[in-house]
Amino acid sequence: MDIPQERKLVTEVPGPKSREWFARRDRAVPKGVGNIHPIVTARASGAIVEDVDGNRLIDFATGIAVLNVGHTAPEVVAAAQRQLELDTHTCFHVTANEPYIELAERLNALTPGDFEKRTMFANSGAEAVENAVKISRKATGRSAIVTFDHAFHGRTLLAMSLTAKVMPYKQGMGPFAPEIYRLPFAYPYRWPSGPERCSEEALAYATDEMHKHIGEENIAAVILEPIQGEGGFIVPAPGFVAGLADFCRQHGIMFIADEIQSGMGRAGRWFAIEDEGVVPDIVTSAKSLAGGLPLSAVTGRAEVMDAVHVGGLGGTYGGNPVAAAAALAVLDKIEREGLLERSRKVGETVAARFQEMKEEHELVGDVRGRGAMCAIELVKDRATKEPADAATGAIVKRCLENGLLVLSAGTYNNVLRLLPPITIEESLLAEGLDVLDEAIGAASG
Ligand code: PLZ
Repeated sequence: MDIPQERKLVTEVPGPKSREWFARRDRAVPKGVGNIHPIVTARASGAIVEDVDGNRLIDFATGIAVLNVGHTAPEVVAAAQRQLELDTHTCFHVTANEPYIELAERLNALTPGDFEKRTMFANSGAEAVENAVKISRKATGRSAIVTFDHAFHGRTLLAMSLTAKVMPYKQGMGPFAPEIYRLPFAYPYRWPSGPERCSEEALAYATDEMHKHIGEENIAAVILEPIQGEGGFIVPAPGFVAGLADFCRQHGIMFIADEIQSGMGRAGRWFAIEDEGVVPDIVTSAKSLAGGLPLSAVTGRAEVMDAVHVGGLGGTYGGNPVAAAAALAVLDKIEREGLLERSRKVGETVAARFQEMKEEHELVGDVRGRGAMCAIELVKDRATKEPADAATGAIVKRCLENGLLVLSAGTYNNVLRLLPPITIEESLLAEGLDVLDEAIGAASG
């Protein structure tokens, strides 16, 4: 579907048709399933979402980091359609399919590490995380898992247990999975003794904790997001991730990079971990992997992945051929169109504008990011860094009213994160940033 790549408002947002649908939604769908933007999509293409009232919105949200190659990219749609007609599902455990095997080969080659690898597929990010943990435990014969403050790894029982934030993700939904240990993440902007000491101190604390209170020989895996997503696009202080990976290597602990949000070109590389100079034992991917179709992957060292007995991994839909065919088209598109480089270019444009916004608006406490994974952290006062959560919510709402979909993030709900398609046209990106700038100005009051 080809929609002109322009912002166009024909009603107020949300418009009357979206409001009507939302009245029905409220009677049919539980309120626990949240809606960030109270609009209903009719169609989408490239960097534009068109709602049921005919409004065209610039999309800086991409279904939470799923459309790095843009909405309904023609090559991806064609690949999925072709596969849909050939074979929709036989279940990989019953009879295998070509896209599954080919995609496994591609991810084995694309993920960091010059060694033999294996990839298995599941349907959601949470499921990939669950499988990465199962595999680590089986491969090491150990049970403890180390996770971090501000982490998000999903909503299923184990993944929710790994996730940091209690509200809304965990409140009242325990008991949680056992043998999970949480350590501080090297969050430079909020490190008590300042960003310069963040990496060294966070690392010293983490290794000491693992030694004293968990015991290295009990730890199956350390799982982390190389750039934290839901936690607020936190780029860890330099050296922290590499230091942890070293510790893991010394003690036979699996190092799992959760690249579900940061991967597939978002942070300017196939995988954000590449910029840390770290080769993980296991990588999880999902979201932008299949351009909107539900698919997730666990890729890891052959001997680790093969530690699980026959029949110990899988599921009915994992590696569905339609989703896998779409993913192959996504990978081709990223390669053919040089989208990793383009991601870094988008990042430069955004970073420059964010810097200007920081100079202009007191509300902007921190700007950060890598590649096209950029964010602004808003504070009431630059000295105390008190989170400006209400202002953040007001900005998201005003952007929507002005035709821009943007998402907040962060443990304190005070981060504006940008997830535009990497393929977005420069002029549309600039226009979206103008809308955001105006909204921050309005909230600064
Ligand atoms: N790991 C790093 O970002 C999903 C969550 C949206 P699923 N992030 C969006 C919400 O409110 O539930 C995510 C992630 C990282 C794992 C996941 C989980 O992926 O596909 O949502 O299960």
